[in-house]
Amino acid sequence: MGFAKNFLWGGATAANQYEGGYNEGGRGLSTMDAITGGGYKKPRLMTYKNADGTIGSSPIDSSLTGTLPENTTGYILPDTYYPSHNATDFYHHYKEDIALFAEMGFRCFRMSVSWSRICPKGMYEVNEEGLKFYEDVFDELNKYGIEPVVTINHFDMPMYLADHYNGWGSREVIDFFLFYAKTIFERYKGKVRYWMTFNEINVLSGWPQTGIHENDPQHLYQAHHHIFVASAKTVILGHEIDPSNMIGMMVSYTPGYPMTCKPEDVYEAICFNRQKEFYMDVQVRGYYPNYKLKEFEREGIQIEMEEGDLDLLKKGTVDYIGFSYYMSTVCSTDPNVERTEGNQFLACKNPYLETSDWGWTVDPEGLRIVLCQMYERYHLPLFVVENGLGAADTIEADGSIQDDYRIGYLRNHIAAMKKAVEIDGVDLLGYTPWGCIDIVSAGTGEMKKRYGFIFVERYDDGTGDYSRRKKKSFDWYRHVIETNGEEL
Ligand code: BGP
Repeated sequence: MGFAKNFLWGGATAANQYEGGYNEGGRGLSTMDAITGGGYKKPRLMTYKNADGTIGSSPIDSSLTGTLPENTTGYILPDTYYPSHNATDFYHHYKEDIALFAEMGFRCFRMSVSWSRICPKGMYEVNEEGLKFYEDVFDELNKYGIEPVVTINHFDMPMYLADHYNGWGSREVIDFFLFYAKTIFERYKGKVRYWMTFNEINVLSGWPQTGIHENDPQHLYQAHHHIFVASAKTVILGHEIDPSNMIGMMVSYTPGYPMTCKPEDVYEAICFNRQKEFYMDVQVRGYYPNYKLKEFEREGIQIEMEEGDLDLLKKGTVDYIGFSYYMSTVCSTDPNVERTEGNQFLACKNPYLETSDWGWTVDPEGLRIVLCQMYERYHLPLFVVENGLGAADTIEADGSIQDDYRIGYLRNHIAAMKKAVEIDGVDLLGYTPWGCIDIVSAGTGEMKKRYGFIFVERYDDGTGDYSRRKKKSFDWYRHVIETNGEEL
């Protein structure tokens, strides 16, 4: 009963929000480096240079959606705070951080590799110092018996490719990506076995995530087609290089419940959930589903494909589904239903559930529902690679951080996950709560919205010495892992 003995307990991060060292060790710039700080409901900006040399900026929202004008290149303004530049400085603190993860008993650690640290322009030139950095990190993890779980691309795009190729808008970028993937598969063979190709593939939108300057469905779906082909080729290649590699996809899963039992609301929920299922259908089943092809037909969207693409999608299906789960939402045909914030979109408010301070609906039982639905639909091992509560923490006079709210959130979600395993028979590989150490928020660029078991002295005004301290949840999670999820 309970979780498997080798259940992968751990934590999750991403380079653009955690690593820092943006101009060190030969790293090239990435699109995320040109996005300023912000705050909850405060504007963040993408900064750029026009062809005539003048400087401009355009707003970006919490789904990282915004449009960069054509013929512009990403540009970093002097004396401006860009949270990704130092983030919470894993680059210089990795040994200390990994020792803390080991103290909590982590069996795995999810992180991403920064493409522009390996290939500074995203192309065929390799930065040995970058390769060595991650090698040292993986060796350090393996020293403690912590299995690295690596996202090959988490929301960042080498700036050069965005500037010169319009990112995933160009088919050539598939080959550049494959070169990068081959480089890391070969170098880290035997050190890394769990991979994911693209983080939250279903929410990849404008410039920072895809490098494209446009944001309409035609351009986005074309870019997504290139990403699908790149992912399929990566899976095939990764298996060739090391057949023991487990290569997964990663989807952001916010389930939509029908607001009422009115059939129209039920159908509305089906359509909403297809926005995620589409990506799983392609990457797990290996083909474009009919409902999407019909949508393309209706909307006049034409995807340019090369001969052999559909065959590649069939051959390059993934070994497991990694997903993020933070919240659920409700679907209704009634435009007057109250809205609330959400993970990368504005959601309808569920009258039965509470929301976090950032407006995200808290729904532990939803995690069980998602696990059941996904497993029954795809029959593939699942991996909860993100889950957690973004909250503002306070340091008490005695230096402690009493984050009982975080413990409560995680406890309820783990309990729901346990039911899915024990009662529903879901095949679950592991659980990596998001931002196991404080990192920059993806949606708001803030430090104030924290997820970690470990507090990092870094603040939104750019101050802080990056020192680390354990929160109350640190010991709680250590005990959860120690008892393999039996004592929550
Ligand atoms: C997911 C992303 C992560 C992460 C998380 C929390 O969408 O994969 O990168 O940041 O959401 O979101 P936020 O940081 O906006 O609270």
